[in-house]
Amino acid sequence: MPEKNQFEIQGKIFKGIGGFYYVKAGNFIYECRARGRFRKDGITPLVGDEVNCLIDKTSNTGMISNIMSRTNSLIRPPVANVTQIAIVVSVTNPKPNLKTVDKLISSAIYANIKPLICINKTDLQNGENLFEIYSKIGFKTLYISAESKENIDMLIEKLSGEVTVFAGNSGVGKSSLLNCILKDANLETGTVSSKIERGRHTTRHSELIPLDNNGGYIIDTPGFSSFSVSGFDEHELYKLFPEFIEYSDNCRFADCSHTVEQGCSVLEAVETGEISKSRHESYVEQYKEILDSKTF
Ligand SMILES: Nc1nc2c(ncn2[C@@H]2O[C@H](COP(=O)(O)OP(=O)(O)OP(=O)(O)O)[C@@H](O)[C@H]2O)c(=O)[nH]1
Ligand SMILES: [Zn+2]
Repeated sequence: MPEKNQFEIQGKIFKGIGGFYYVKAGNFIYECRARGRFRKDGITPLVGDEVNCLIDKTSNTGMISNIMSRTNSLIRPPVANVTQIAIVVSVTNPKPNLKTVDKLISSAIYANIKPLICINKTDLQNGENLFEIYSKIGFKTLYISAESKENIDMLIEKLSGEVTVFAGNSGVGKSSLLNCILKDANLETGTVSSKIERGRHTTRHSELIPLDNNGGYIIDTPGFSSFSVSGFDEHELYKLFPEFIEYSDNCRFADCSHTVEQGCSVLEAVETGEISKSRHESYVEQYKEILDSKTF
């Protein structure tokens, strides 16, 4: 309960530095500390957390009094309540690594995060084959170029109302895209204190950068890990490949692994081209990885 000289707010932590948390509530930003109880209970507030704070009327600083339950929390970058992952893949230079893309998609679906497939460097080559594979499944898929700025406006549109983390292999253009967005988006002045930094060796905290008044944020540190295959049930893996689900009921064997069996409807759909070959190869690889993680 707020005391006489306090008022209560509800907001989102968008930045944390040395024990201070910066909480955005509407158009206001409050510098807060975490209540001592959290430390005793072993709870650390995370960037992305929805919190209640008690704010001192005179200093406008406060104390985080409650952290609402999280829909998810990533390990790298350490951010909570992510709603979207922009999976960046370049048409060339480096050449597309679909195993990585598909692993990121599985991880996203597992963590209940929407994938947004960003086919970058379309100034160098068209990415029609990639577009076909991912749009066919029903994933939001965009052709973009950080160089020519193709569809950057469309990308920004897709970020509205979402908390988005960028991920993808080294060199695909994640930092370049983040910089493009920061230049193009109608950023609220005063809230952005840092530009995206290049270089893997600089240690810094992740920060949510507010994009609009719609609750849209981008996470300034690319990365994504929340999912470890060990402990995951291989029989459930097909559920992370949404386009496999409708076929999986029709396999001859109830315990079909959809990797090699006779009478497997998923494999038949790969044969007819209804399921992309590369997606099935990724499935088999992830399946083996789960099995390998069990034998030690
Ligand atoms: N031609 C072209 N080059 C691009 C594009 N986007 C990025 N690049 C170049 O690709 C290289 C890698 O871009 P980065 O933005 O550093 O890639 P990254 O994904 O952040 O890479 P890591 O930091 O290693 O993870 C740089 O030389 C960029 O200038 C693009 O759309 N077209
Ligand atoms: Zn099957």
